[in-house]
Formats: sequence, C-alpha cells, structure tokens
Amino acid sequence: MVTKPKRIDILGVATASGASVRGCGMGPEALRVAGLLEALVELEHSIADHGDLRRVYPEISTNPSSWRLPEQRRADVLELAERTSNAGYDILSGGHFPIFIGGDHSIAMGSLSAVSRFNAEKGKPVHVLWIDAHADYNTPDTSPSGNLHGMPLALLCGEPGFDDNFKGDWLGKVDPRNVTIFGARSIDREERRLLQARGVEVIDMRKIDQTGVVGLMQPIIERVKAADGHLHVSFDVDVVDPTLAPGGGTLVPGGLTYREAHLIMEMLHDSGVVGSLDIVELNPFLDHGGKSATLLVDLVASLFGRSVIGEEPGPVEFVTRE
Ligand code: HAR
Ligand code: MN
Ligand code: MN
Ligand code: MN
Repeated sequence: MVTKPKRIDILGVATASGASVRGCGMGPEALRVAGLLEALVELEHSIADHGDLRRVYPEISTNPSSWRLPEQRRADVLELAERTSNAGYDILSGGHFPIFIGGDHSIAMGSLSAVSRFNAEKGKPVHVLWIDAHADYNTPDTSPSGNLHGMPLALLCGEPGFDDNFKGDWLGKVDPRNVTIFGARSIDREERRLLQARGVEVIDMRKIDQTGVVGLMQPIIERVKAADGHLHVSFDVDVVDPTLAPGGGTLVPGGLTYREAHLIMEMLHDSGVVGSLDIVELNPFLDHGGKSATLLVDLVASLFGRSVIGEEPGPVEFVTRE
C-alpha cells in the first residue's frame, strides 16, 4: 500500500546526556547535512522542520571530567523527555507524521510517550518495533552502566525502579507484549530476565540469520494490521553492522547488512502501518566522513517510499521552521 497524505514533521533532540560517549548531540545536524529533508522532498512528501530541542542546564565549570556529571545528565534527559513528549504530541495532534532525530536513545522516553499518549486518547493500540543491537530494557536497578539510553523501553513499559522524577503528565505507557526488539545482539543478564518475564518479543541476529528478514517482519506487520494499531519504529544506528555504520558510541559486531536494513524499511513502507519514527544514536564525531549519516538518510528514504522502479510524481509542498 502506498500512502502519502501526511506531512512529515522533523523534530531534532540534540543531546548525548543519556549516553556515556559524547557526540550524538550533533546527530540532528549531521542528518540534515546528509540530506534528510531533501530526500523526503525528492519523494514528493510535504515536510516541516521544527529545529532542535537542546538542554537548558548550563555546564558546571568545576566539573573535573570532560563530560557532564551523572546527575546533570539525568536532569537533562528528564527535561528533554518532557519537552519532546509535548512537542511530539502537538505534531501528532496536527495530523502529521513525526520523525524524531537524536540524540541518544533516551530521547525515546519523550517520543514514545507522545505516541502513546496521543493514541491512548484515540483508543488505538501502540506497537513498537525497536530496531537496535541493544534492548534498552534496563531499569536503574538492573543497568550495569547507569546510562539512560539503555532504559527507555523499560520506563515506557512501566517497570519499577524509576523514581518519581520519571513520572508526570508527559509520560506514556506501552504494553510490553506489543514490543518487538529486532536485531539484538547485546543484552545484559538482568535485562534479559525482565524481557522474558514481560513477554517482550526479541528477534536476535541468530533468528535473522536463520529465518531472514521477510519471514520475521511479515508477522509483526500482520499483527499491527489485525489490531488496527499504530506502529512506532525506533531505529538505533548501531543495529547496522559497524563496518557499514561506524558512527555510534556503543558498536557491536555482527549487525544487519545494507540490504537487510533496507528490506526492513521497504517492507515497513509497503505495510502502511508506521505512524512515527525515531532515528537515534548517530555520533558524527565517530562517523567516517558521513558514512553512517548518509546510510541513515537512505534508510529513511526507503521507509518513505524510495524504490528503484519509482512512483508517480505528485505535488510538493515545503514548509520550514514553524
Ligand atoms: N545495555 C547497556 C547499558 O544499559 C548498553 C545499552 C545502551 N547502548 C545503546 N542503546 N546504544 O541501544 O548500559
Ligand atoms: Mn538503543
Ligand atoms: Mn543500541
Ligand atoms: Mn574509526
């Protein structure tokens, strides 16, 4: 099914505060430089770029390390989550398709909250496809690192262990049984136990090797269609093999090939069930000459209808910086 009725709204969240490695705060701008907006316009989509949210808390000059202290980073993440959730909710309320560009994966605390809150009011079930080398299902109690980019799914799925600072009107809720993690190859011990207990579907690289992308993606898509659900896709650049996408702070060998990643996006396009998207963890400081940024732009283009054979041209509308 080919659908092109909605305006695509891009919201950058320029932060690395959920990560221990600096640099992915530059991700939104790198994606723009790599041609994200132009790729969507080329595909005849109407777009709006809302610019970037960024932290308001100042650096503390007495910090002896080269990076912000854990409690500062935590405050950044929480404050940005609230603003991302509210901005995303407004985009969805306007009838538009939000693309949240990070930023580390903690930005999904806000983006997925927006999607969850909006659809809860509509009575539409939210399904999540978390395309990532990691499961990001740690809680503050199970996390080996304390880094909040390893925790967004656990927060949204209502896991205990998060203190009251993580609550508020901005926070949404997701049923863990509607979550599929795709491409996993690095899961912590306690995290794995939680995933199993909650019934989260985990498609690891071995399953992808054995079954292939098509046979694994089809039932996911069918399930969302049968439920008349909204599919939120959260795409972490580190799901792709590090040889193809070196621009990430927590690379794990043995990732998706170029064609596997594209096929996932092409199938998602054809499904017509995707209603929102995160593109996260791109670290331009670690990237090699824009290689990972360019790959991500091409993958987004596949999700929005780029194909070799092409489609009928339609009207173009370009809206910038509302
Ligand atoms: N599981 C590890 C932790 O919690 C690392 C996960 C974070 N890395 C990511 N997220 N890039 O996908 O610290
Ligand atoms: Mn992630
Ligand atoms: Mn990851
Ligand atoms: Mn390198």
